[in-house]
Amino acid sequence: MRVGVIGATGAVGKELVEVLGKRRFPVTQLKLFASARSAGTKQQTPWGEVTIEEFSPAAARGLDLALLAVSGDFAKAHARALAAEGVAVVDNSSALRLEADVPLVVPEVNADAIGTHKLIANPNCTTAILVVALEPLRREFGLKRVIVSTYQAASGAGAEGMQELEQETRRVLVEGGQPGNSVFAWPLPFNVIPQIDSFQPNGYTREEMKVAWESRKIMGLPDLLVSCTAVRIPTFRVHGEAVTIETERPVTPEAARAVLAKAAGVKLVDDPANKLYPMPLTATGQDDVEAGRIRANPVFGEYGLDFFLCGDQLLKGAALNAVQIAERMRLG
Ligand code: 2RA
Repeated sequence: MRVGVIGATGAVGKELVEVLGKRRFPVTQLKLFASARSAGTKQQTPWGEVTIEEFSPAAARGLDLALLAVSGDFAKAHARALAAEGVAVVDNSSALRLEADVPLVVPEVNADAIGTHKLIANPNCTTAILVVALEPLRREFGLKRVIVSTYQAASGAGAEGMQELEQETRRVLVEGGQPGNSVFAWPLPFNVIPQIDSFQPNGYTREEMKVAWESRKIMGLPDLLVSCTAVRIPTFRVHGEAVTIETERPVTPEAARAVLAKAAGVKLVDDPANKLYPMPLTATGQDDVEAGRIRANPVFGEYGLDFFLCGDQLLKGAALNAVQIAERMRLG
């Protein structure tokens, strides 16, 4: 397969190349595209050194698969045209996720939606991590309401976000200065920021609304009630999510544990007596979303459950999910 990664120098782009290698994706030719600034530089890949090219539709012609880790504007300009030429496209941006003719896919939940589509949208990281755990619970107990509070890593804002966290933490600890910010709304070191993306007229941020909009589409539950509070915290690459659900049928922590222990894409880490629960420390670099702290929710009684998730934002939240989609698409 001739595979192109567009946005190859970014945090998700680099991870896409690694994931393709780790999963032994049948790559016969790998093309890496980035902005003009990076064109001509070389990147090490599992298939040897590759020279970065500036993207142009002509340069992408002949690809079997294009993995897009670039802006929504880029996706709007090029994704449909590439797909029309026969290139299978997986787009990481939010631009096309809610378009009726573009499936939004987390393979553990709705792989069937891929069909023969040539253009598939990859969900927001917070959504992907959430629905991997929600779907098996929905199948067993039904789902009425979801309330989620997130603890999102700097990687959600890309390589620049991770660099800003590192530099500004050094500024405080090494230089004894005040932390600054340009990527995040406020300095991130030693802080938590209850704003990710812009505020919407309803008082929620766009990140929070994406969790609601996208979860409904992926799970095929257009009326699912979802409320999210999304918070940036000073970690590098795992998003944590404190989740409360109201189910349609009675649920117990034991039954939920049994369901999640068998769920694809989920690793049950739930032994609080031995200090075992999901954490960025343990979920970093892992394909599976860790689920734990499972307990009955007293507000919703026998229909309520609380739990905590940690998923690697760059893997299940981005690159891994994109490659899992590509593995199920009809290529060539
Ligand atoms: C974030 N989910 O964490 C968003 C973008 N990937 O910033």
